[in-house]
Amino acid sequence: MFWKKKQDGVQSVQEAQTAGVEKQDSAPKGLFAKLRDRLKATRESIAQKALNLFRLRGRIDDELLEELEEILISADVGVHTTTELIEELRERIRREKKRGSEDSKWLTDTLRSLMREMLEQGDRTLKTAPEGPSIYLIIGVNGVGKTTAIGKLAHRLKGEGRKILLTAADTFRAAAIDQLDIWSKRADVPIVLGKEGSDPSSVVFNAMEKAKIDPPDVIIIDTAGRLHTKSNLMQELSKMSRVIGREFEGAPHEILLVLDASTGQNALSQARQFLQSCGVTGLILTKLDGTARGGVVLAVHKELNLPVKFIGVGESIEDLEPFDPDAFTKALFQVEGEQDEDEDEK
Ligand SMILES: Nc1nc2c(ncn2[C@@H]2O[C@H](COP(=O)(O)OP(=O)(O)OP(=O)(O)O)[C@@H](O)[C@H]2O)c(=O)[nH]1
Ligand SMILES: [Mg+2]
Repeated sequence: MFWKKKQDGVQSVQEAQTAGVEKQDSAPKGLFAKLRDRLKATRESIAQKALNLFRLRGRIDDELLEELEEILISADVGVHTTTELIEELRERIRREKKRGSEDSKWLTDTLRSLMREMLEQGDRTLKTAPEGPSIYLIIGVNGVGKTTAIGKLAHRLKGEGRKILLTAADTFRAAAIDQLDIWSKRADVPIVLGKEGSDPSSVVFNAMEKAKIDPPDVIIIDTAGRLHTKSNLMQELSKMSRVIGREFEGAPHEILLVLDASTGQNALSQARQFLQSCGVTGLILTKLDGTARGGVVLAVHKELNLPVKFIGVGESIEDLEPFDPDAFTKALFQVEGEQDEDEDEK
């Protein structure tokens, strides 16, 4: 068998739910099943191809490792990250004397656990303010899924009993303001709206004033999509950040960069540019459903040295999940036809 789930698998998935924001009550029993469904294209580009490779070669040898390396690179795992994974794999093969072995299950189990260990580094929890509101600024280029992620995040945090305030500081287009307004109604949380064309920092300031009168637990601020090359727009972000910090010491507590996973290595280079000019504290990777390029999660995590805090796996309000390396890598490696032993319980 290519990869078989351990008896205690589901429990460990649930335990790992503490990863995102704090322990989720909804610690979805079906998280693994949902990820397995949504990550299908990426699984096919990694695990299914690897399985085909084993069927072809039949044993662990140098050629197999070289081809495995190519599979990972073409699934957007990134050259640097892939090299590190393959090197580590070689080391384990040496240590456990697996050269020439036909044990494909050992190899994929080892690769999966190397990936999981890599993804487990870093703090995936959302930072919270010691007192007063926790303030999260959401940034990224156009169309990556910032506003949608904010709507979903508001819904999730509200479900945990947090009092939320949204801030529509994308004043670039009236439609952008309306879009967040619609999400605020869907998630049933209040919002501070700006006027089209107004200074985003003034909208942020209004939100801070409102928060002083009626303090929420969490403020999430939407910003206009921007390219790192537009220095005036990057300065606008710094200004928003300064206004927030002046009103609430130590804020913003998170500057979350949203990346569209379906853009693969472009997402990685975008992120590098943002990192140079903004104090990004974590990542949200969206649109992992329907892309074969989900390997980019490993590339951004490893090469930017930033934790992936949430992943977007669909367009509905429930489709943002705290990033869970265990569930994620399991979902990537359970290939077609393999029955999950706990499936019937879900
Ligand atoms: N399939 C899928 N679609 C998503 C996901 N997240 C966002 N989208 C879609 O991506 C499109 C853009 O999302 P927005 O939230 O408007 O992106 P944005 O970054 O706010 O865009 P700008 O404000 O224009 O910069 C919308 O059609 C969303 O429904 C996801 O996780 N999966
Ligand atoms: Mg938007």
